[in-house]
Amino acid sequence: MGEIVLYAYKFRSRAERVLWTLCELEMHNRVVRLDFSKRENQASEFLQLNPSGTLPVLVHGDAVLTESLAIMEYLNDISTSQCLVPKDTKDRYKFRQVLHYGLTAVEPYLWVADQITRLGQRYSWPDGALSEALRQVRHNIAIVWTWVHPQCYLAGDKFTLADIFFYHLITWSQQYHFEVPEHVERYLRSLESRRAFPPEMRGIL
Ligand SMILES: N[C@@H](CCC(=O)N[C@@H](CS)C(=O)NCC(=O)O)C(=O)O
Repeated sequence: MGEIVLYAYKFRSRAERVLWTLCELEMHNRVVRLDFSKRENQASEFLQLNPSGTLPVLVHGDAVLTESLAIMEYLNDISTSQCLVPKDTKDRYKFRQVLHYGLTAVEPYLWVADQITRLGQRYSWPDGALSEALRQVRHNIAIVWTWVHPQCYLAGDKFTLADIFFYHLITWSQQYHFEVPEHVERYLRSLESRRAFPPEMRGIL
């Protein structure tokens, strides 16, 4: 199949979505962790892999893949052991719907909040941008709470890539101390108790 190499940061990032997918699919891989503070993502060797200088990047044989969700779907497509995308058409629609929602209605506002708070002044933002971004996250993620039911997954009754993606988004949003309903807390803990949940994800924040 060819070696699979995942480029990730030393801290928690979208690369953990891919790492967890690899674990679920039981795909042997090697992780290369770059140091953002040393600008290793801007080194010319890395920019040759991904000119945008962002992670994750996955190298599989002669294929170089970027965009965390697309990489997860690629891994699912090449997996011979399991399928983490619903087979039923309606469930597959729900799967795509939640992914699109997360990508457009939640992740961009978390990104803005991070840029303003943690990632240091790369852009200038108008006054009030942080509180507006957090208001959007709080409002939009509340819709997701209604999709999480006890003993059920986000896109039907089977664990899928959508659960990995939303685990990452929800726990990312928790940095901003939003209240998470009890049934969602239970859902998160049940995901963490999966055998394939990567132990590395617990320590990296
Ligand atoms: N849409 C991309 C976003 C990639 C991205 O922005 N990754 C962040 C880490 S989570 C990064 O590398 N940031 C460094 C930078 O923007 O220079 C994906 O899902 O893979």
